[in-house]
Amino acid sequence: MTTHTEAEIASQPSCWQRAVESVPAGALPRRGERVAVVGCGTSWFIAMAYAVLRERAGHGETDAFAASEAPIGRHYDRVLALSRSGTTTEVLELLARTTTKTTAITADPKTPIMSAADEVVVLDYADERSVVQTRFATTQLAMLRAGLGEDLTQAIADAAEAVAAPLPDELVRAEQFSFLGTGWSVGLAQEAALKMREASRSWTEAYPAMEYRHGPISIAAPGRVTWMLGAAPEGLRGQVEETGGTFFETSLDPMAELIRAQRVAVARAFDRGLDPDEPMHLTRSVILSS
Ligand code: F1P
Repeated sequence: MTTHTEAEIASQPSCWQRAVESVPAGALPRRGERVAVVGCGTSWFIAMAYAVLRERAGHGETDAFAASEAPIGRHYDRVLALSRSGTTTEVLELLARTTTKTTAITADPKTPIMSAADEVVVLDYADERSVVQTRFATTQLAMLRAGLGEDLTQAIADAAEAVAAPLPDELVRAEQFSFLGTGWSVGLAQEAALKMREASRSWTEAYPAMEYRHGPISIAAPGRVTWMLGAAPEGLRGQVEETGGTFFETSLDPMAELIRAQRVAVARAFDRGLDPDEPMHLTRSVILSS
């Protein structure tokens, strides 16, 4: 029997297709605005990826913050809050406190975030039964990328490949993973590492690729994987291979490579007798009592 998590992971190519075909006309940050993007957990990492992409596309200065750490007094033209559940306490508290114009992206139109933000984008078709986020996070980023004018045709083709490709045994059986990214894929590397922890309780770390040589490479060893999302800096593969560790890199769009990491997380969960639909110590969203 297929778990909800597996079904949702597999649906990403079609969800991304729908997202690029239905980018909302208003609501999203306008060109030229100075924007703070906030979220918790997965949503924070998606915020990190979007912030780099938006600024790189010339749409304006964009910062990403964990909702709990956003500098409330700083000047921004818009706060963009990402929350699949629409119920995460830190996100709702930030929206209540800020006097800046706000937009929220959520999966659930029956939640408090609908009235907490000035404008809301609902991606209900990408909502998930699974506690750990997979397709909502990437579908949201697909929509945001398309909103920046990016053509996602190749990314969607890469996603179809990532959904179907056999998983290398050395990934499923590895002792430890360090995910690396550059630019916008730094956030996705963080998300891949989080996914592996959430779904399979694996030992994972994540760094900007150029930072890896500044200490974290000490962890590399036989049976451990350094997994690059996007193109690797020159020489890094050789340095990791000298340690006896595995350097894993493909030419897929980093958002599609994240799908492979999600699938490895599920495979490792099964391997360890865990149910990916019932991750330990996690709930769909964190709702703190006051
Ligand atoms: C954010 C989040 C998830 C995480 C966990 C708790 O939720 O941190 O990323 O997997 O289940 O909640 P949301 O604000 O995007 O709904």
